[in-house]
Amino acid sequence: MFPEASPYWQCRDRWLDLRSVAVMGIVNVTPDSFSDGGRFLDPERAVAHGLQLIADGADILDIGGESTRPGAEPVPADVELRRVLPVVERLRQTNVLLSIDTAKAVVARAALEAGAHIVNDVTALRGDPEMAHVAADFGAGVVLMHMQGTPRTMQANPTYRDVVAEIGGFFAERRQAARAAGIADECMVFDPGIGFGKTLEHNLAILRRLGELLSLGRPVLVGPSRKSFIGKVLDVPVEDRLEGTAAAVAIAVWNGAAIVRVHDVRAMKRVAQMAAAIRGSL
Ligand code: HH2
Repeated sequence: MFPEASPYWQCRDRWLDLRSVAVMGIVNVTPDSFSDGGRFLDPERAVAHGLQLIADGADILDIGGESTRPGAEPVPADVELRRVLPVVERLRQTNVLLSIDTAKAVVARAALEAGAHIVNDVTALRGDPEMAHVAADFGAGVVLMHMQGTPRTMQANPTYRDVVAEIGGFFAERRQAARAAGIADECMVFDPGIGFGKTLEHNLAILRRLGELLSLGRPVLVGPSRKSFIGKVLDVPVEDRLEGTAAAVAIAVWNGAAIVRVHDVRAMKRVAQMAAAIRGSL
């Protein structure tokens, strides 16, 4: 089988036990996210959605105020802050781990000050020179995600010699950069970035060969939820990708994923737990 990744993730004063599998529920406080844009732009609705995801079994909530879908326009920091901060402040009153999905250091800092535990940065600390220092200052958990290009351009013509090997090399390089900024290995998890500068074949290869990405000894997070590679295989629109997401989640967990980032927490928690049980790590 694949090498064992360390089963704990340090996120400030909390340690997430990843001996089984954890579910990260998505809270998009945006008008334009690819699958639920506009549904939770109102903070009250976003909070209610977050509470529902906790009731459904989420271990982590990932709160985002800027869409990263292909072609998305960047959002100014003040707009992003206005969207996410009230949601972080309110959900902080629960016991769930909170992640801030942002590439901006000012947004990450404000969310951490409001009590968030994790920085989920789709640029893997490359987008904002201050980001690594903010994460290090707080001892926050950090998701280091692979992306080829930027959301505006990434789906134009993604090219790799060997997509999984190149992602593995990228992880090793980003780990060095994070260490140099003072981020502990225990705070890091890696994410191959399904759909971020990848063709259908690349996304399928990542899921098929995910185990190869465990060799750094840190947990791997995967976010296949409702993404277009599922639409391409099954020829279904975004609102009809539950089963395709379930297949991707099951295979990701079977191949060693420690955390799955999903919209449909109730269903995917069951899928992930069942796959983890078969894997032998319930
Ligand atoms: N995918 C999306 C956003 N953030 N973060 C990580 N670590 N991994 C992912 O795969 C990932 C992510 C895109 O999904 P979603 O948040 O639903 O859409 P949008 O970016 O349009 O808001």
